[in-house]
Amino acid sequence: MFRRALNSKTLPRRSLSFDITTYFSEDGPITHLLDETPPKTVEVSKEEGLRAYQQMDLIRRCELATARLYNEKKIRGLCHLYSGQEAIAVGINSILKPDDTIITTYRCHSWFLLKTNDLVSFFGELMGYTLGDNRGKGGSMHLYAPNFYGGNGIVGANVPLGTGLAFQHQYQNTDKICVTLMGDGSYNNGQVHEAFNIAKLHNLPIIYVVENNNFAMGTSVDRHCANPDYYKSCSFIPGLRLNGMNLLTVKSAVEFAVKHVRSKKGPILLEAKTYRYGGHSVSDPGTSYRKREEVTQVMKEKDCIKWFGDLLVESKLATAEELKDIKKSNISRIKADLAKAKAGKPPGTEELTHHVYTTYQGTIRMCQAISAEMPFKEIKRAKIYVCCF
Ligand SMILES: Cc1ncc(C[n+]2csc(CCOP(=O)(O)OP(=O)(O)O)c2C)c(N)n1
Ligand SMILES: [Mg+2]
Repeated sequence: MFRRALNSKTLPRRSLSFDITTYFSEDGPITHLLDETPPKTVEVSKEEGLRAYQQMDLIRRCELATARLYNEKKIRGLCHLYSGQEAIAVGINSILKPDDTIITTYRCHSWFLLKTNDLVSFFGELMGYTLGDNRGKGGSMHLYAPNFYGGNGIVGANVPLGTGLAFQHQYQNTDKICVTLMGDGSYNNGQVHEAFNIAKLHNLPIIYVVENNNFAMGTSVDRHCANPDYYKSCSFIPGLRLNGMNLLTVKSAVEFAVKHVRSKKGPILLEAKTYRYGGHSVSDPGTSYRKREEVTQVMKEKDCIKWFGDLLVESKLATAEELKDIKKSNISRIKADLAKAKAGKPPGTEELTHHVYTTYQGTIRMCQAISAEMPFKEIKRAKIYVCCF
């Protein structure tokens, strides 16, 4: 089939409608407290298909480059890769409006790349250089962009924050919605359920997405979760389970969820079944709690990029050459932008006074020496104080 598409003399198609009934699960979409189900077909134009493929491929390659930088000790500290889960972020992003808000966990590289498309700032931040997103003071877990609220290191803590964003959207009478992502391990955190309660009480415009990648660090779902059917485990929030390795089911489910939320029906919970290829973070080989063969099997049989690339070619929406060109262009972009980022510099001590606001005027323990050299500076109404570790 693949070869036939390559040799085809027919003109490439501009748009196609795909039947996705079997992609959700063998029985179709699995829903909870919902009368309707997501669309059974997804329309993909050639342009959209190529863009999604380019974005997923770019994210994967940036993560591979990040792993190499970590091994070269150019990146220090915690660093969590998204490889394997790309279809979720790319699928959600393709449906949302630019004004809608997103908040996620520390596994946040994909969102920064999607929202900014700025590789220099991305690699710069990871290496702790001033040309980074936060002038090198945030690092891998703390990336932000307009309408993207991070990058949050505390498991579960981004869920009340996302709920607050949704509250703001409703309070200000906008039609914006918030997508709040969490891992399977975050779900049973107490504050998550407090947030669900508030969200339902106020019917807030929020889509909660559980990225169920089967593991919370080294603990598998069946060992850490008493009810791993996340999509139906909240008794008052409607839910839907989908195949998170499949871009088309993500698109269909998110389109459905967005319609639900924008029509003021309140929160909805999506459980995206997915898989992470690497360890929990770069320093975890990820092979002590699962078999290496399990990882290779998922990569071989379910990889979201390979699957979608094959679909584009087999359906003649794109040619193999077009996909090859996309990969080549992503590779050369990463090479060029990484070189620029590597030429960056870490922040100097003068940066210690930037972005730290307080009205406190006493001394701070362990800060006396520096605070004598760098006293308060008045900036607008806030005062900036020296803080050190
Ligand atoms: C409140 C809190 N407890 C523990 C940790 C340590 N920790 C970091 S990630 C993690 C597992 C989370 O797993 P999951 O929610 O499934 O997300 P994934 O890493 O799979 O994306 C834990 C326990 C933390 N950062 N915050
Ligand atoms: Mg997990």
